[in-house]
This record gives sequence, structure tokens and C-alpha cells, in this order.
Amino acid sequence: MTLIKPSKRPTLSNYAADAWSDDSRYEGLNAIVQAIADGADQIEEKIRAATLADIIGTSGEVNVQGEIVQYLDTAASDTFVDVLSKSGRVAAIGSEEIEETVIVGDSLQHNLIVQMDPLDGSSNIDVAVSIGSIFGIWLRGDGEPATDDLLLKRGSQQVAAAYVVYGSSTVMVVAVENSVQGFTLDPEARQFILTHPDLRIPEKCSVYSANEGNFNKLDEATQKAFIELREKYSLRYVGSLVADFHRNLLKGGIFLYPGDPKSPEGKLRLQYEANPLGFIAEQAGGAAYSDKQRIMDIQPEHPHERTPLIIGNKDVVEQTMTIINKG
Ligand code: P6P
Repeated sequence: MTLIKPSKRPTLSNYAADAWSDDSRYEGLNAIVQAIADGADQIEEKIRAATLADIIGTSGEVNVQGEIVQYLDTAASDTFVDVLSKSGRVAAIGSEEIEETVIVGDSLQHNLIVQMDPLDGSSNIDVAVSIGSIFGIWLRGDGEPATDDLLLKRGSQQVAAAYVVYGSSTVMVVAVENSVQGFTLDPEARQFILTHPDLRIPEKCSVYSANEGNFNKLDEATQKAFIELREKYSLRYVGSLVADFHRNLLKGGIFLYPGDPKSPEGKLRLQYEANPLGFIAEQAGGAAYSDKQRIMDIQPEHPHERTPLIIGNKDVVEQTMTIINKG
């Protein structure tokens, strides 16, 4: 991974204008990516401010921690719906925080669809652990009506995907076909700067990320997969999907959240967690599978459906899925 000298780093808007504006496949993508960056800038400030305000509180008591999580989950969803709608390019938005489809517009200009987890892992906020925002971006076909069905496209139909990790630094990763770029928020200039150009997952898998506390709930084949991983790799698990995924993308590793006999579909959401990260993983040379198939081949039946997820280094992901499948 090559880091670029500070003086030579383009901003996200310069990069986007340069890289995508004359590729007709990405008509409007520039505006969407900029909207996500603007929203992330606002959310980053809200996270810092709310945590402080909540802990100090006006009355001096420590509020119920749940309040801060609830406030930020809703604030993040509202903020991203606002900036995405204002971009003038989004026909429909799906959000983990909103049950129904947000229909924005159906003119020719409204040619993109965004499905998002606006603030994933928010229960980690009150313990100062990294959290994230995740976005999948699809094209709306010419004349395709702006209805709920827009949220039921397969992951393989995405044209782009992005996530933001709010951690020791705030990093936004954006992927289109054969290109994964990382931008870091300059806290002074409040601009995202290209800091991780042309990201590729390292050849060598060095860690596995899984909640070992669930081991006894798993079926035998999945337990066998866990045992194989324990023998080969160190365990690194933050409990915040974007933080775990981002570390594995940069350092090599796999993340898995399998199903179990009581919850065969697992915990994570297909449309706005597994599909966007699966798109990014594949464009960086990795892979993403459920317990049965490539994540991005799954035909969604509901915008909020869940899926088991194994994602990261392609060889280890495929080996792990095979063991789980052997039954
Ligand atoms: P568990 C956070 O709540 C989240 O949705 C993901 O960010 C994370 O990977 C997962 O759940 C953690 O779940 O069951 O290990 O706490």
C-alpha cells in the first residue's frame, strides 16, 4: 500500500471529477459520493459532540446511554437522506433505520439508488469504539418506475459502494469496478484527502474476525470451520463490522458472521451491509459468500433481509465456506 506525500494528495472531489465524470456508467456518481462525504463530515462532528454532551449532560447527570445511540442512529439516517436527496441524482433510498422505501424522484436525472446502514455498530459509541456508515449504489434503468422494487436488485448489479469508518481517523473508502480508493478526513480543512490509493487486500490472510462467544450455538460444520481458523490465524474482533472489515482489507484477514440453527440467516443485512462490503471486497481482490453462495448473486426478497457473511481473503473465504457446507 503506497501512501502519497501530503502535498500531492488530491481531495475526494478532485479525484471523483477526474476519475468518473467522463465515464457514462458513472453518471451522477460524483454527486452521490460528494453527498456521502458531506454527510459523513456532519456525522463525525455529531458523534464527537453528542458523546461529550451526553456524558456531561445539561443537568450534570449521565443520561441513559441508550439515548445517545438512539439519537445518533436517527440523526445519521436523517442526515444522509437529506444530503442524498439534495444531490438530485437519487431516485430511492433504503435505510436500516427506515422500514419503508424513501422515494425521492423519478426524473431521468434521478438515475441512482442508494441502500445504507447509516450508523453501524452504534452501540459501541459510548465506549469510544470505532463505528461506521455503509452504502450500496445501484443504477435505476431508464423509465424504471421509482417503487419499492428498486431496493430488490442483486448485489452484482451495484455500480459502486462505499463505507466510512469513524475511528482514530475518519476514512471513507469508495469502490467502482476495478478501483478501491481510500480518503481520510482532514479535521481542519474538513475535506477528504486521497490517502490509500488503489487498495488491494494483501495476499496473506493474517487474522480471522468472529464472535467466538457464539461457538456453542453453531452447528458442527461451522464449529469445524472456526477450529480450523483458530489453528491458523490470530483472532481480531472489534464487534463493529466496518472496523473489522477495514482492518482486514488493509492488513489481510477474513470476517465471518455465520447463521446458526436458531438463526440460520445470521445477523447482518444483505442489501446495506453484505452487498456493499462484498462489492468492495471483490474489487480489492477478495471475496464475499454466505454459507451457500456468492453474496452478490443472492436475489433479495426483502430490503431488510439478513444473510450469513464470510468476507475477506478469497482463498480463505472459499475454504471456510466449503467446510461449513460439508455439513
Ligand atoms: P455481535 C453491530 O451491532 C453489528 O451489527 C456489526 O457492526 C457487528 O459486526 C455485529 O453486529 C456484532 O454482533 O453479535 O458479535 O455483537
